[in-house]
Amino acid sequence: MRMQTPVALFALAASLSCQATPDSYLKGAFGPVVSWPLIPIHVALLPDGRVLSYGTDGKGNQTGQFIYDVWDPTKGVSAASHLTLPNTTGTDTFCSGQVVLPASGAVLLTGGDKTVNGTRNYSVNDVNLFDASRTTLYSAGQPMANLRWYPSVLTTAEGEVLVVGGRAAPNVYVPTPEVYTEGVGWRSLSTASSDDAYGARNWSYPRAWAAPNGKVFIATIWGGTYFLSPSGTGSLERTALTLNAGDVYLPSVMYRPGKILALRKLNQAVSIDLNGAAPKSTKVTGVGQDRFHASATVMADGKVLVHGGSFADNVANGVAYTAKIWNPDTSAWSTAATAVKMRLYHSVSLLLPDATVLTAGGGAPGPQTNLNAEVFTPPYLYNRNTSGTLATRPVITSAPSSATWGSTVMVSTNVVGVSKVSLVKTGSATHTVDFDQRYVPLSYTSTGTALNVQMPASPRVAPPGFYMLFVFNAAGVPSVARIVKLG
Ligand SMILES: [Cu+2]
Repeated sequence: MRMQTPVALFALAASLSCQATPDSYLKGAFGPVVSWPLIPIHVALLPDGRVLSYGTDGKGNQTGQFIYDVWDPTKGVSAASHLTLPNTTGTDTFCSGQVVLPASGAVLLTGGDKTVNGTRNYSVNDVNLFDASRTTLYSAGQPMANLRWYPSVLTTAEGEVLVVGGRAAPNVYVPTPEVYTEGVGWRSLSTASSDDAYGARNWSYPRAWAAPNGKVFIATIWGGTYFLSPSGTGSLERTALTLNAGDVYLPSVMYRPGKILALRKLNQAVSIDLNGAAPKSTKVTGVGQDRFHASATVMADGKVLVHGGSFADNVANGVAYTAKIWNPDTSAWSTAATAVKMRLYHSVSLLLPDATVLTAGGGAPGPQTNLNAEVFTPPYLYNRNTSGTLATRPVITSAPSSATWGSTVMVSTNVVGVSKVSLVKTGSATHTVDFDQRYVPLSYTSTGTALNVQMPASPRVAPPGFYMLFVFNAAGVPSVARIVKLG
């Protein structure tokens, strides 16, 4: 695995801070609008710290059939930081699902788009893999049983990948989930079919999370919630919790183990808690307005960045250019920096290993064709004063590249007085969803600059796969992450 150089990432953060203002230590700052070789409708953080993106051609037309891009954030944001490659698989990956596989670290791409008699937005059952070590996209061979367009994909506690939802053709939806096991292939969850949970009534990128009870929790747009047990051929149960109405284009995010912030319609929001015997929800203050197509991204410190969106589905009316940050400890929102571009349909947001957040894309179709990105530098990277200058970051000088649940690992830093250690799952974002994204605080003891860090107790809290490990100094400034494989 190629390792990032912390020095280079540090230089990147410095180069992106040029838009800083005296209140950047409170609001963060967006970097300049930088061009992207395509509209990054789909992004995945690779185990080597690079970012895979795809979704359109170089002009921003909807199709994933021709090119994809690999961005190396350690090289900055110029054209030289991008490697744009031909897609030779024959699959149009537009509006597929994508997630980093927990064992191999390859990206699994499920389904995509098909043009039938000149009409787009039919579906395929193709399965493709992107191998970061070879920087190659190739066919996985065995297809899924079902054609899928707009499916969700996520890693279960067992280390398998669940695919739910999607459309087989216009007005034909897929009620049966499938499970992918690396080295084995696919099986259908034939005894867990449901139109209500992830079929006709909730087919568009269903919101689903591996839960602390070992099952997969599903929060539907119409309000019903479910637990899916993916073992064998699957079983599904509805829970007693019913939420108010949501939308396929309002985001939700697991901000703590078993806890989900869900934005619902009419500027409502709830925190869902899956840690008890039955799921329950607590009303929390809304983000301020409906933000359709916004992204919710849990940052290195466990606060949630909500960015983008507008009053109505992909309409430039009530466009929210100003980001908001939700603090789980106070349940309060604060106003963050203001971006230049509207981020609506087909926009994305992704936490990067240097603790900044990539915000990008939008269009195909949209009011703007956003072949561009703006990198958000969160408040935690600034000195806690009005200078608008970046703080000195702690450095992880050694950390294991892999770990197991319940283990204690040695992490060395260059500072004393570490104030926080966190794990954040490498994200895979598209269409207002970030598959697998979750934040797990870690307990630790320190002796000088050395830390003994306690890994999560169970794969039910932190499913197998790749995580960013951040260490914060006494001032609350995070290091550049080391990527750790849990498994
Ligand atoms: Cu789409």
